[in-house]
Parts: sequence; C-alpha cells; structure tokens
Amino acid sequence: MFPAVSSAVSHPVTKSAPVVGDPARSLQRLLRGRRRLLVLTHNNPDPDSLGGAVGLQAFAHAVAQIPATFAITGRILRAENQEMVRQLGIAMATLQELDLTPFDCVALVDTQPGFGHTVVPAGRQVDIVIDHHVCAQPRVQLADGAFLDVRCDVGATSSLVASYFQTCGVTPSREVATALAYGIKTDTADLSRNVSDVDLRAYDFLFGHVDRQKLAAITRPRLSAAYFKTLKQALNKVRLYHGVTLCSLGRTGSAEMVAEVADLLLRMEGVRAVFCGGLVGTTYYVSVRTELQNRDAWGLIRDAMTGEAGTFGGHGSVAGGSVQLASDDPRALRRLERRLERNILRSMGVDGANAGALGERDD
Ligand SMILES: [Mn+2]
Repeated sequence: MFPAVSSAVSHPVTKSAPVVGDPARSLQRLLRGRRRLLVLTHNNPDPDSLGGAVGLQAFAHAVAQIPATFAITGRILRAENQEMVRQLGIAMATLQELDLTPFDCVALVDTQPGFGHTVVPAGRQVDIVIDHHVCAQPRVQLADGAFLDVRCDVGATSSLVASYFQTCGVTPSREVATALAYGIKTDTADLSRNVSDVDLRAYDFLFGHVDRQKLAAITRPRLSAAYFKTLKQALNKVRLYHGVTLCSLGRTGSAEMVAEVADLLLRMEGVRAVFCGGLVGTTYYVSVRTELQNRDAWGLIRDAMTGEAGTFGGHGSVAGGSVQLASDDPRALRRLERRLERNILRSMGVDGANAGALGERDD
C-alpha cells in the first residue's frame, strides 16, 4: 500500500531523513514517559504495517511496560493479510469506535501524518512516526519532541521496528517475530527488491524466532470462489501490447484485487510493465508494476494520470493511485479507461498499436 500524494507535487527526493542518535534508545526514552500508547497505520493495513504495529506494541510493553492498543481504519483485505491476523492472533480496534481519552501517546507506523490514505484523529498530535515512504508533504500534526524514524532506503517498516528489539536486547515472541518477518517478506518481495542492510540484519535476527509453519500458512491461504471468479473476469479483460499489459477490471470488490492482478500479470513472460485498474464504488484504483530498468513506477503512474484529478504514490517497481469519479456511470468509466490507456501507451512509446487478448498468441 502506498501513500496517496497529490499529483501536483514534484518528484520526491528519495533520500532518508537523518536519524539522530540511536533511534531505539530515543524511542525507549519517549515511551518511558508515557502511560498508554495508541498505534495507528494507513487505511486497509498491509502486512508491513501490521507487523510494524504489533512489533511497536510489544516493544512498548517490553521496554517501557506501557499498554498499547492498535486501531485501524478500513479493512484487512487480502486473503494473506486476513490469514496473518488469524494465525498470529493480532488484536485490533476500529479507530472510529475507540475512546481516545486514555491515550497520551499516538504512533503512526508505515505511513506519515498528512498522507492521503491515513487518518489521524482530529485534534490529536502524533508522537511517534516510523516509516520508509518518501514524504513530499510538510510535517503536520507532529507533537513537539516527536520521535521520527523515516528511512526511505529501508525496504520495510517492520525492519526498523525489528532493529529496535535487537538494539535493546529484547527477544520478540514467536507471533511478533513472525509478523515482523512477514512484513519484511512482503514489502521486499522475499528480500529481492528495495532491500537494504537494515532489512537483511532484521530478517536474520527474526528468523530464529519465527513460527515457520504459521508463516507458510499465511503465505498460501485458502482463497474464496469469488476470488477465482474475479480473476477469471480480469483475465478476459487483459490487453497485451509490446512489453506492457493493461487490465481494467471494471467494477470490482476492492483495490487489493487490482493490486493482486497487477502482481500476477507482471509474472507473464515478456511483460515489463503492468497497469491495472478497477472501480470500487466511485473510486477508480490504479496499480502499476514494472521491471523496466530505466523507468520507475512513480514516473509511469504520473504519466498515466496526466490530466486526471487523481492521487498517487509509489517508488521503485510498485505504484498505486486513484481517481474519484462523479458517479459509477459505465460510460464515465469507459471514458476514463480510454484516457488512461492513451496516456500509458504514449508514455511507453507504443502509441497506435493494437491490443492483443490472452489466448490470441502462444508466446
Ligand atoms: Mn511498508
């Protein structure tokens, strides 16, 4: 999941924010001065944000003996993520239903204040930010003396949280270690993408504590019949061009399905870039995946969104965004699909070519 940044911002700088002193010890000091911690992340949490959140909860308990509540907005969408919650017994509250008065400390993990897909309760300031996304926004809603550990060269927020355990000599429980390890696995594509020394050291540290059976169960969960039905419909809509594949699912159940189909299509031989879209309610979600050496996913989605009042974010090989439609009128959807396709083909230099469908060619 990527932060939706305004399409008006310039290309973000992919440099890390400086981490002054030892982050683990600074965080420990801050937590020791608080009574109760609220851990938040972006809407529809993904494995890295779930890992980071339960990791931070456990860390706060271990080094400062303070209770922590993890509260979410949105839903846990992917079958893998639901299985992660089930297998590891991850407890979470719904932010909108939570009484916030007892909390004197608010943390954001795997996101930052001001990101479009992140809810910070009105009137509350954020005390702790642990993240690895590029921030193109001014720092808003940050408390004085806030703890900020934002490292854009690190592959996963879970790696940052795991490093705090390691620095402070705290051993995570099997469940917490498994959550952190799965967070790292998903955000770094099994330590193959966007991976840094911090990620490798964190994974090494965690691996001895991981419940490998549970990790395997999370990686390959049962999938509903509805999932396969959606997949079948999606595959019928694939449009193949030279090196780039497009797929608009039309109306679909969730933004996660758009991302899943994009991941799957990138595995097709000869495909170097994938643009996948789908309408959920009146929001059209776009997922971009690329293996191009000379173009990053952020540049591709920016080109695709040219002229649209959409939001998008991403880096490296993965980007995502959305466009708000006035209604779910099928004609408006078709027009949007055509505009995006035209932008994408122009950007990829395959303007004017005809699309192929699956089954029309054997290569
Ligand atoms: Mn992440």
